[in-house]
Amino acid sequence: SQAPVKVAVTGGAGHIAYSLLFRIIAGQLLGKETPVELRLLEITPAMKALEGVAMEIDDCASPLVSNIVMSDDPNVAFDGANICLLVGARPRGKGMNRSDLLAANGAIFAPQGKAINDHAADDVRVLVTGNPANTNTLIARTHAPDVPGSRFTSLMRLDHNRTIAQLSKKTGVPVGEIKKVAVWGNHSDTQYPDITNATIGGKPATEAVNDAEWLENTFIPTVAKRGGAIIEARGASSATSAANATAQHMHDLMLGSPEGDWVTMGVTSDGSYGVPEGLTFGMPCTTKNGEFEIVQGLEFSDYGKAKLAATIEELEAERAAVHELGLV
Ligand code: NAX
Repeated sequence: SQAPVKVAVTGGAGHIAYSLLFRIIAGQLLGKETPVELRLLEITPAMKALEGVAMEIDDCASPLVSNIVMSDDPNVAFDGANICLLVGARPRGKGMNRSDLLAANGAIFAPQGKAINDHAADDVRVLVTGNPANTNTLIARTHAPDVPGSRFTSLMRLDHNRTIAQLSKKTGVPVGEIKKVAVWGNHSDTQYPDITNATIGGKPATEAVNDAEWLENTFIPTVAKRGGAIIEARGASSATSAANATAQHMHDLMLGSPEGDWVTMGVTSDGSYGVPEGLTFGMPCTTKNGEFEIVQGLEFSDYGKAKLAATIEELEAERAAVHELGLV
């Protein structure tokens, strides 16, 4: 039988993890044949709650779980990890400005990057879900100089899924027939959900929708501000949809994106599409065996070029701010 894959999850006692962990042990991360050792990281005051989560994992009696390790030390949690899902982060508190938020998260993601560098398996793959996800990824990657930069990706899959869901509602075409959407840039209000190259029920998406006013003034803001709308409605931020997207991102990275389609991931820019090198940027990618390729040769409208420029500007400002703080 297969050796267990060591999967580290941070923020193990949090809301997203409470959905994510049960997807993992049901086989939605690596398939129903691959056993996993869970390595759960929390802060010290949450260790008791984490033990409760582990008790519930035990009580699922999943044949895929080979072992559960719990720790409040990243050097322990990431030891030998093949996959690291960095979910735990510091939310924006009352009166915190952007710089405070970036500093608080730097204090989490810099040491976690270092611990991954020093202790994770040679084949490690890292996905950052905790916000601000793109820049947290940049920080972690910077502190892991011995790990290839391409191993660090950030979550844009939720934005990708939100794009598909809105298009399906608008056109009445089932989600399974909507392909090749992309969400460029930051996981924030400046993101650019792009249907220029998409197809809906086999037709070009722009033709299937045929409503430029809706695309610019309803569709894009609805997708980009969906997180806020969920908080407004539910009184809590997206949890299960974020867990679903986190599992899908890593599943597709390891086991391959679907034939004839692509996925959106936050990846280290290699300069493609004029995105400054080194930014963690949402881009359409095809994936296979733990590796991704950025889809090349896509066209942008003038509107799209302006949207791309705006999200680049925001991520460059975040990079400048964390540089200023000495984090990268
Ligand atoms: P919760 O506050 O419920 O859980 C976070 C957990 O992380 C807590 O249990 C906390 O103790 C733990 N934690 C904090 N610092 C830690 C550290 N240094 N090491 C280990 N654990 C630590 O938040 P939840 O709803 O689970 O959301 C987690 C993160 O995902 C947040 O940053 C949130 O903003 C982000 N999201 C990202 C999304 C995306 O698409 N990229 C969408 C959903 C979500 O907003």
